[in-house]
This record gives sequence, C-alpha cells and structure tokens, in this order.
Amino acid sequence: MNKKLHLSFIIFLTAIFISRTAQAGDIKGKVQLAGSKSNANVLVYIEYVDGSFAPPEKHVVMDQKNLMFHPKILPILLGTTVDFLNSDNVFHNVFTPTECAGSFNLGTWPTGEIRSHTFNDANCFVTILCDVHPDMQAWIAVLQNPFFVQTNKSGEFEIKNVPQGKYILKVWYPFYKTVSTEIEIKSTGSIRKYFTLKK
Ligand SMILES: [Cu+2]
Repeated sequence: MNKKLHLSFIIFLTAIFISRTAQAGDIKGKVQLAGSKSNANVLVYIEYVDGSFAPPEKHVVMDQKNLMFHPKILPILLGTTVDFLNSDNVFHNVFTPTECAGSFNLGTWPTGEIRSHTFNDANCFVTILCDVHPDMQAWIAVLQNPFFVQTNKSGEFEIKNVPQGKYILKVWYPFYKTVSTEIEIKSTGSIRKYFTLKK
C-alpha cells in the first residue's frame, strides 16, 4: 500500500468512526401488506429531516423491458435525475398526470434510447405511465431526505444513522393506505417498528 493510499484509508476509517459516534440511531422493523403474498419493495421513509441533502450526481435508471417498468417503485432524493431507458424492440413513451411533478410527457422513443427528467418537488408521488401500453405503470417517490429504504422479501427494513430527533415515519405502497407514525431517535441504539398496511 503506498503512502497516499494509506493516508486516504486512515481518513476513511476516521470518517466511519465519527459517523458511528455521532448522535444517531437506526430504525428497524417489518411491514406486512394485508392480503399480499409479497411484502417486498414497500417504501419506508422519514417525511422531513432538517438540512439540505445533495442529490446523487449519477443518474438513476428506470428501464422499460418486457413491456414493464423496472423498477416499479423508485424512491429518489429531491433533485435526482432519472434516465428513462427503452430496452424493448418497440417504441415506449413516458408521461405522468401527477401535478406535483408538472404533468410532463417526455415523448415516445425507440430501443436503446434514453430520455431524462429531474424531479425537483419533494413529497411528490409520481405515477409513471406509457401511452403506447396502457398496462404499464410505475411510481417515483420524490423525497426530501435520504432516510428512506424499501423492504426486503420478508418485509424487513432498516434505516441507518438517523440523526437524533423527533420525526414522522411513513410507510407507502401503491393502492394501500399510507401509515404515519411519530418516532423519536435517541442518541444511540435502534428502535423497532412493525406495520400492517391495508387497502
Ligand atoms: Cu410502452
């Protein structure tokens, strides 16, 4: 290991140490979708956290493949640019009637091409549609802060390193009633939350 690399490694470890010792806690739990076999991909997020959070420079991709959007549920941080890719051998379109996202229509484009859109309004749940294929549907959740996750196959989730404070935690899934609950993150440790979402 050369000296420069060694130094950056030490800085990296120090940064981890500082972030671990900052006053922050984790939220762990499990979500059940009533009447559904799968409990995966449910969105769990904190509605508002103080501060401004830089969106990722790297674009996030929503693909159109086998006449479906992938992923179907895409949570992003405010200001993120999404690249809509067409991986099918047919034309696809992307549009949304959702007003908080500006009801845009990106037009229709062939295989291999991308059109992009930057989402600049927080707490906006955007329905993504294709006017060529009425059965295609996806959702983009534009969130104010990066403290969001999606459940795994068992419905489990974990939001790490949430700064100490009181928040509203929300659980969202298409066609189900959103659940909201007040939480308090103490200086260290984790809290556990269990939810059942109903239609
Ligand atoms: Cu389509």
